[in-house]
Amino acid sequence: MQRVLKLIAIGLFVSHAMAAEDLTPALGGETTVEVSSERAFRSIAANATGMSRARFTFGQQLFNTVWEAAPGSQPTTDGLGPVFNRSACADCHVNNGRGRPPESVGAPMESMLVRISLYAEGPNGEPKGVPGYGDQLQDRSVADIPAEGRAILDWEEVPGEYGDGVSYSLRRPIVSFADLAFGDLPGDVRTSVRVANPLIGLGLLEAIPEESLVAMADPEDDDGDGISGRVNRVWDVENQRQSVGRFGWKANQPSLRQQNAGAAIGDMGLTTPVFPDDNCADGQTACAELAAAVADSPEFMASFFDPLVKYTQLVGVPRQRDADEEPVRNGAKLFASIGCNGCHKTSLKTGESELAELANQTIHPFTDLLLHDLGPGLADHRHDFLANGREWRTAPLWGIGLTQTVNGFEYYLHDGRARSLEEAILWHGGEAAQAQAAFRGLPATQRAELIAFLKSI
Ligand code: HEC
Ligand code: HEC
Ligand SMILES: [Ca+2]
Ligand SMILES: [Ca+2]
Ligand SMILES: [Ca+2]
Repeated sequence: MQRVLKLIAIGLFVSHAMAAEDLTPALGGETTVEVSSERAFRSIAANATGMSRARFTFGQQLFNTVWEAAPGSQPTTDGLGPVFNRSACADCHVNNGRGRPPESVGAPMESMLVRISLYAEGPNGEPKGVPGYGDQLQDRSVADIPAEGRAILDWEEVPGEYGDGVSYSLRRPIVSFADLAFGDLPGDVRTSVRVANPLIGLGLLEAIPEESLVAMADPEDDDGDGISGRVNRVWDVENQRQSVGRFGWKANQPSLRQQNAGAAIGDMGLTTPVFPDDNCADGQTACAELAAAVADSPEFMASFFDPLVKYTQLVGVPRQRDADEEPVRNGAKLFASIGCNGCHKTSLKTGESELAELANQTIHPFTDLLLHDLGPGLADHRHDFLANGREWRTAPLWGIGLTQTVNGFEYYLHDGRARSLEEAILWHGGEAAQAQAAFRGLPATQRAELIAFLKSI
């Protein structure tokens, strides 16, 4: 019976999951921007109206604002900390691009962070924070408040070989902690190291109807293709209910509003209308006393926070480049034929949106926003709502070919371990094991064509 219902659901929503032939260079539909310079991830949706443009511009300023400890020279942009990771959104999301691991072992993390938790759930299914530390390690602090400690990333090389005998080496991260201000972390602590995501087309991903995501999910792998895919269900704080997760490497945030508020409080120590209390874990008395003394509710006031959210919704998606060149066209076919699009869905449609620019667009995000088991190699062993320790949200691949241009480096995957697109693919396992094996088995010319395609999107 369930199977029958599922088939009906697939029939109804088949238009949301179209085939690779439907790929057009306008990856973001009518929002697509014609910019392929280092500014490619900072441009407003091409179809944005005048009202949206004003909000975008103000929101972008706030995204770049360096916040000060309270009391600061500008009362509207103070309240940083007491503990925090960085003082501006743009510190981690440089040019709206991705973050990266430190250049040398032991150097501070500049554009990434570490989530921590116990192997237990809180009342709403969220990961349960660590006593004394909460659910994220803040490695910076204001005044004489102690920072929580710092994480150190080291690497271990893991050799491998393509089917044609060409060898490669992958690097696996090894995390350790130093200068812990509130005692050792418990022995069974769960840690997850994450770089900042690139921030393009997010309003479009938010506007994909929930039914489309549910229709793409195949939790029991009923169609037997080895790929399941599950919707994460997370806690929507303002509406006090479960909701579909879409944002973050494990799809643990339901909306850009909550994602941005979570970033403000967790990464910068800024209260918002969504999270009105400062972030001082139980037992951090100096933090709590300072927070109470400079209380300002909220630090990121609603008339500033709303445009910030609009900004993250309205960033356009760069147009695909070189779509007609033969290696790119061949690579696009390989992307489908070896099964990459089993998760990195080529074409989806948005539904309604409070921003008319984002509604009813045909987009090419190369994601299904679903959770997939990518095997033990990438596992962080830390659950996040329904996501287990081996599951990750399919990373959207639009814009990925501009990483070097926008960021000035190439590091991929949730912790930035992959030093090239090839390495990112070679780390795939679990539900993606077949696709990974197919890639490994391709002759060098075809591997290069697949990469040429990725560089074009
Ligand atoms: C300390 C570095 C850091 C700072 C500062 C930071 N972020 Fe992030 N951002 C991250 C990381 C890491 C993730 C991925 C989080 C995860 O998966 O748990 C992320 C994820 C996001 C996402 C989700 C993107 C996606 O593809 O799902 C958005 C949106 C975002 N950040 C916006 C912001 C905004 C707005 C600010 C400022 C208020 C901000 N960030 C500040 C590191 C940072
Ligand atoms: C079973 C689902 C699945 C399949 C099949 C799959 N991927 Fe992925 N892909 C993911 C997930 C999930 C991630 C995020 C993993 C992480 O960050 O740890 C990802 C990440 C990536 C990344 C890095 C993205 C980033 O932002 O860092 C690239 C590149 C990529 N995949 C390309 C491919 C290619 C090419 C193929 C086909 C050979 C493929 N994938 C097949 C699920 C899949
Ligand atoms: Ca604060
Ligand atoms: Ca903390
Ligand atoms: Ca399946």
